Amino acid sequence: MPLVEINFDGIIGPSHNYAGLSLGNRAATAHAGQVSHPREAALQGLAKMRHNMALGLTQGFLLPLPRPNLGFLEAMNASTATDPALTAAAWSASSMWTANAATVSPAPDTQDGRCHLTPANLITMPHRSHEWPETARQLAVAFADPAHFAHHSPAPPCFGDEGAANHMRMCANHGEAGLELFVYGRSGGPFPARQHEQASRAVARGHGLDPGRTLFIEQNPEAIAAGAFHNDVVAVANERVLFCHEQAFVEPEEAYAAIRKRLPEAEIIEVPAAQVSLEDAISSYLFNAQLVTLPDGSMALIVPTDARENSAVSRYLDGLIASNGPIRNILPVDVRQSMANGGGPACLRLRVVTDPAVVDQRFLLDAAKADRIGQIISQYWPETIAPAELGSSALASVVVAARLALVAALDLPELA
Ligand code: SUG
Repeated sequence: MPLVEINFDGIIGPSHNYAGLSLGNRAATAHAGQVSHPREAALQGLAKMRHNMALGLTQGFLLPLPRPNLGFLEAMNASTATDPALTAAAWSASSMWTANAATVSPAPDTQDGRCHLTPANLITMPHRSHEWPETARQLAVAFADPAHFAHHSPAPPCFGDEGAANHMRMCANHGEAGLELFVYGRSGGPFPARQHEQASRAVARGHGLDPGRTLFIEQNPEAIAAGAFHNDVVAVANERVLFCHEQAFVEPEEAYAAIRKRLPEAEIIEVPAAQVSLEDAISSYLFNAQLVTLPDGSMALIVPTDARENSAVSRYLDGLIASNGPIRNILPVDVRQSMANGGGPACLRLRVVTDPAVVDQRFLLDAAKADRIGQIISQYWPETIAPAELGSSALASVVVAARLALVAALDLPELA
């Protein structure tokens, strides 16, 4: 079986809420305090997975982490009465954005020929900083075979790492050795630069990447200041194609030249600011799209519905299709509940290029499993959560029971 790209989507957890915890994430800040709809959110996420599976793509999933994380409150010597922000941090469903779960380097890129995974430490945001131990535990179950997978400890907490959201891979096709691109930010702007260069370098060394096929690129501080808190808000790559905003990188021409030197077949589609402003790119999440290769070899861009609702972006997309370039299809998906927290289609998935046969089959989706997941969500996920409800013991029981029902339905007792 050749290596294929598998998208592991985070199943949106039953405590999904809008607590406004992520400074620099404009959507999350704008929706702070609103009532969330966890059931609808999770069904939207599941519909995206079904949509992509129907395109002939291999689809996997990761489970929501146990919430509320009372261990986090305990470590803070806090109780739910102490501080609403700490309580919200303990309840956060933010592990749904599996693009931040880990950085993954597939077997063809690494020295020992195994697929390497490093969980992201996510230290910049308190509500995300306590994800990694449970994430690592889950990754160890899903990718358990040591002949094919190597698991690393997260980067030390002095250097922030946000995982695959700041990592892109370009290659002639998925199964061949690729060029790995690590995008980092520099602090000093109005918002935190969440990816530290040293964390990216540590991950690349740990994965045993060939330095000749690894690039470290600085994110444009203007992009971070405009709300691109992760690189995947302004750029996405798939195989030989890089699709990015003109203002994504601090030295774009240098970055493009370095890419072309190492991958002569690279096709860089740079979206001019004159056609799509940084503001429009970030509010529409045009780049937080899944750029995928379909079974017929053509590429499709799976965009949030918001991208078609922005007139400048929609006009650009019409032109892109008419241009006869490598991206042949624009496919909108509705993930509005996640989008309201700054998480588009690309945030919701972790890409792992591997042979599906060597993955724990319980994490791979098929139609029957999707139905089972859908039934559990419909039966157990709360319909709404107002931020003031976080901390309620009645809601905690509902959230815990919902996740355990999912764990049981998917036969994953290790994760109970
Ligand atoms: O880390 N939002 C997430 C969104 C992550 C998007 N992921 C990628 N771009 N790959 C974040 O900022 C908001 C949660 C809250 O405010 O309650 C949040 O964590």
